[in-house]
This record gives sequence, C-alpha cells and structure tokens, in this order.
Amino acid sequence: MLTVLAGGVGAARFLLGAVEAVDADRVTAIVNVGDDTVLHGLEVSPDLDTIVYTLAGAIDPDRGWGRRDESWRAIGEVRRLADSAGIRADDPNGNDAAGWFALGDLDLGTHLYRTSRRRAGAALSAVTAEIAGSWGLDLRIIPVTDDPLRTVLETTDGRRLSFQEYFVRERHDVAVRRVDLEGREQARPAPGVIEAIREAGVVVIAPSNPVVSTGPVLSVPGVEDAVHSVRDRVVAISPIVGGAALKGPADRLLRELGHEPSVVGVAEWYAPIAGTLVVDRVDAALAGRVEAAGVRCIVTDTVMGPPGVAAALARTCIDAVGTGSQP
Ligand code: FO1
Repeated sequence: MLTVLAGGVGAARFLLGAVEAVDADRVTAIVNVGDDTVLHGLEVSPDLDTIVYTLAGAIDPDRGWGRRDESWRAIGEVRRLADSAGIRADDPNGNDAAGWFALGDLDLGTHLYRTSRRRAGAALSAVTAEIAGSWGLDLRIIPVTDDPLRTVLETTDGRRLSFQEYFVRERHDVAVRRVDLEGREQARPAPGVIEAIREAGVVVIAPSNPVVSTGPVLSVPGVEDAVHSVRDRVVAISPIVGGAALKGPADRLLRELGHEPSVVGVAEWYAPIAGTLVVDRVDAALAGRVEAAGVRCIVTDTVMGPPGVAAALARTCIDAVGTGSQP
C-alpha cells in the first residue's frame, strides 16, 4: 500500500503519477483540511476537491483548482449585488458576500452536496468517499480528520486570518509571524488514517507546503507518532526547488517562521519523521547538506509538468524504500 500525506495541487499531481505506478486501490491519500472554510454558509474543502477533480480529470489544468469548463454565473451575481450595496472584501461583517473567493457554478454543486450531507449528519470522510465514488475513483481519499481543524495565520501587524483569507483574499502577500492550527487538540484522526500510515509499504509526504498543508495533517494527535513509527518507510518530496516554491508561499512562510527556504530547510523540517528526502536536480549541490540534516537524499526530476514525471517520481519513492515492500 502507498499512503500519501497530501495538500492541494502538488499532491494531486503526484497522486496522478502514483495511480499510474501502482493500482489505484492500493493508494490512500490523507488530506489536509486546515484550508477548509465556510463561505455563504457552504462547506468548502479546497484540498479534497483539488485532489478529487484532478484524479477525475475534471480539474481546470491552468488554475490547478476548480472545475474545467466552468462557468461563473452565480458568483458573478453575488459580486454584482455586493458592488451595488458597496460591500467590500475587507468589510469584517460581509466579506464573503463580496465574492472574493471564486466559486464556479459546477464547483458550487459539490459544496451544496457536501453541506447538505454534513447537515444531515454525515461525516466529512463519508461525504468525501461519496464524492470520489461518484467520479469512479478507486484510490482512497480521506480527510485527515472529521473534526474541525483550521489553519490561522497571524500577520506581523497582528491580524488573525483564516487560510483562505490569507491565501486568496490577501494573495499571500502579507508577512506572517505565527501559524496556529485551531482545533488540533480535540481533533481525532478520521477512520482509517492511522492504519493507512502504519500498514503502508511506503508513506510519501507529497511536495506540498510543509507549514500550511502537511503541517495540519501531521498536527492531528496520533498522526505524527504513526508516521514517526514507520520513519524508515517515509519518503518526503521537497516542495522547494532552487530555493523557491513552485506554487504558493512555502518559501516565504519558511523564511518568515525562521527556517531556511531551501531543500536543507525542508530536510531539517522533516528529519524527525522521514528517512528520505527527494530533491530536484537543480538542488543536487545541496545533497550533502540534506544528508547532514539526517535524511537520505535522492536527486531526480521533481517538477511534474512533463508527462511521465509524476509516475517516475512515484516509482522513485517506492524504490527508495525497496527491500521487498509491497506498495
Ligand atoms: N484560489 C485562488 O487563488 N482564488 C480563488 O478564488 C480560489 C477559489 C477556489 C474555489 C474552490 C476551491 O476548491 C479552490 C479555490 N482556490 C482559489 C484554490 C485554493 O484556495 C488553494 O489552492 C488551496 O486552498 C491551497 O492549497
């Protein structure tokens, strides 16, 4: 079994390769929910949806989130109404009414369904399985927890922003001094999470943001201990290539929180729980410093643009653990 600790876009692209490399029913994704939010009363789970839509071939390939062939009529109407009423995105009493978070019409259907099922008492993990099943997906996609877990970023000017306020509304262009994971003490791993880690032949930490994507996954009590207990079988893939994040603010957040924004900083971050770190060829010269941080370093192509790279990367992770493990 191959288990992947996953954030959004980078993890989704890796999972596409993983289901080429091994049978999809042997792959489990354990997914961040710290980005989840409630907008217009609807429950939105961006990382879960990015993974489902990507594996289903329904993702918009340019944006990397939301549906392909999307239309925007409903959110366009919200924005028209807000404009007319003078409601702005930074109005504390009505900011989502300003429509700063772009919910497409097809995507809205997912949020309507999720919200209705959750109000009827279904757990997020059960609803996620229903949504993935509707797309005919054979891999297991599990939110790390069914309990509320919210990433909150405190800016240097003292504001506390939800992840989506930081990422989308503020375009991650504000300095952060602290990241909190609200609800983590009470959160319990969703059914199947701990088993999927302990019983996996290989656990891959996807090339996702360590602070705000895999960080919340590992923060759920019991998850980091489970990963630590199989450290020799854990392979992390660096989301930092040549000192920069391929997408999003991973490099900036690492720097702002006092870590080196490089594969060395990533190695130091994951060394307690991962035996191996995979880095891109452009970082080959740093392999010695990665190993000095206490993890084995594998150098290969990690940028999952060209066809075949993601599947080759998945095979590299499996081979890294080797010795007869059966992913
Ligand atoms: N990202 C944006 O930059 N702008 C948006 O308006 C936006 C809307 C959106 C709607 C649904 C969804 O599932 C994702 C959406 N994202 C948007 C992406 C999302 O905020 C981030 O990619 C993840 O949360 C980061 O992992």
